[in-house]
Amino acid sequence: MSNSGNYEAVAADIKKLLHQPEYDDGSAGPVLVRLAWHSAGTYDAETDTGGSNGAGMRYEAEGGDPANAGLQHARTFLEPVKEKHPWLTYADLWTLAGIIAIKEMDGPTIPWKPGRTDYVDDSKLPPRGRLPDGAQGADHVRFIFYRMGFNDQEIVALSGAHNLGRTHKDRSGFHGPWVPNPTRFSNQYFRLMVELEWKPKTLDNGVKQFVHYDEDLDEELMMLPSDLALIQDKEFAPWVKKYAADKELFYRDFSAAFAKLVELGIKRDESGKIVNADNVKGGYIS
Ligand code: HIF
Repeated sequence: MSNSGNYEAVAADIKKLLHQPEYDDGSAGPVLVRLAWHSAGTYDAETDTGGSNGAGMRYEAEGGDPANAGLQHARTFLEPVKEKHPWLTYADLWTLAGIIAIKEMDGPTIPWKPGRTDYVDDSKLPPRGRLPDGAQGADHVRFIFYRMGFNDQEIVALSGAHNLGRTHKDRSGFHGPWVPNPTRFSNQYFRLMVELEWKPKTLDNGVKQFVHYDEDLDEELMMLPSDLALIQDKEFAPWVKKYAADKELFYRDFSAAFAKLVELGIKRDESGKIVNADNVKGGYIS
């Protein structure tokens, strides 16, 4: 196939589709970051199952999980890239798109390697229920991320991705963005968490979140209960404060943690080739 393996060309095409004037805050970037994360965040270290290999969200059992509501938009944005580069796997496309989006939105460079394969059926999908619930607190956040093999510092570093995008009533039930400019990556999420006063609010759908009314924006910013758990927990809180004060440290640690996230469950030989293709038993497209 012509152009096979040309990830630079793929990256250039991903960059071109980020600008989406009709969608959300004018960018596909945030929802692409969430797609990359949810494709990887099913990983369970103990059973070595789940993770970004396989691109299981193409199947109803995973794609239709209420925790993945809204991610069909991200997959639809990327479909023309897959059509133009048919040799590319969805698993590589989804993870690469998240990483390119972060960089294009002023975030750090995140190391990324190709080679993921796509399941050809739904026999090896991770069970539902492995993704986190924003209504819960620190214990739950630890339970989910320790399962993947992250520590407290990495959990807080990753959490800075909530600087991007917004919550939607018709997806998760929550409402609003975390920061005033949700298409520009920065450490503002941590700064606002530390500096502002967050008031509990119950939305008309019964969902509870925390809000701060931003006068300039004439809009409410929001935090999930699971976000504010970071500043309330005595092990997490020092990292929140460090990242609020030091953007470079945050970028460095975020880059490392996100790179680790999209590699979960993937074992490579010295040349970078993925060696545990049995992880995608049930068949895979090479
Ligand atoms: Fe999110 N996250 N996330 N998240 N997330 C939402 C949206 C985004 C959690 C809950 C939610 C991470 C961790 C957690 C992004 C990126 C990352 C939404 C709103 C919820 C409820 C969905 C909607 O209604 O559209 C919880 C409980 C997490 C564990 C603490 C990661 C670290 C922060 C791993 C991560 O990278 C992004 C980006 C969005 C915005 C999507 C959008 O459509 O704008």
